[in-house]
Formats: sequence, C-alpha cells, structure tokens
Amino acid sequence: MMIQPLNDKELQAALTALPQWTHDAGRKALHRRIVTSDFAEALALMVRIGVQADKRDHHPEWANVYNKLDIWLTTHDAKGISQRDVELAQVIDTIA
Ligand code: H2B
Repeated sequence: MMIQPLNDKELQAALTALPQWTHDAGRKALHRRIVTSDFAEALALMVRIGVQADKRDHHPEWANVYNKLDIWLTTHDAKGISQRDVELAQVIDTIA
C-alpha cells in the first residue's frame, strides 16, 4: 500500500512532539537510543515493542548491543518518514 512521507513542516512538528527522537537524515528515519540496566531488560523491551509493531504491521529497524537499543523508524513503502513512524514512536515511548 502506498503511503506518503511527511513534508518538512510535518516532520518538524513530529520531532517537536517527540522530544526523545531525532531525525537521522542519512537513514531517512526517526531515531531513539534507549539505555536499559542490562541485556535482559533490553531484550524484554524488544519483545514488547516487537509485539506492538507486528500488531500494527509496521516494523522497526534496530540494533542491540548489551543494554543499548537503537531504533530507527522509517517507512519502506514511502521511502522516508511517514505518519506510521510517528505513531509507532508514540507507542514505543509509552512502552519504554
Ligand atoms: N514496516 C515498515 N517500517 N515500513 C514498511 O513500509 C512496512 C513495514 N511495510 N512493515 C509493511 C510491513 C508491508 O511490507 C506489509 C506487506 O504490509
């Protein structure tokens, strides 16, 4: 299904509303790093986020090293950041 990327104004508004996220221009993604107390906490977070992401059929790109979880949200179908990424970022902020 085709979905439009956010325009610059919409992206700036989204970033203002999501202070824990930054714009990774190179990856055309929203980025957040979450630091947990240890690997078990990071893994548990990934499972909780993963369940919600899959329920929404919108999937994160991420990397985990021990207690650090880097998450990039981008919409492959839009080749950029879309409202779906904003919504998943809000869900992740509620979980984390
Ligand atoms: N996740 C993300 N991040 N971007 C997408 O464009 C996307 C997705 N598309 N998850 C979905 C799945 C699509 O491939 C399926 C067929 O709905």
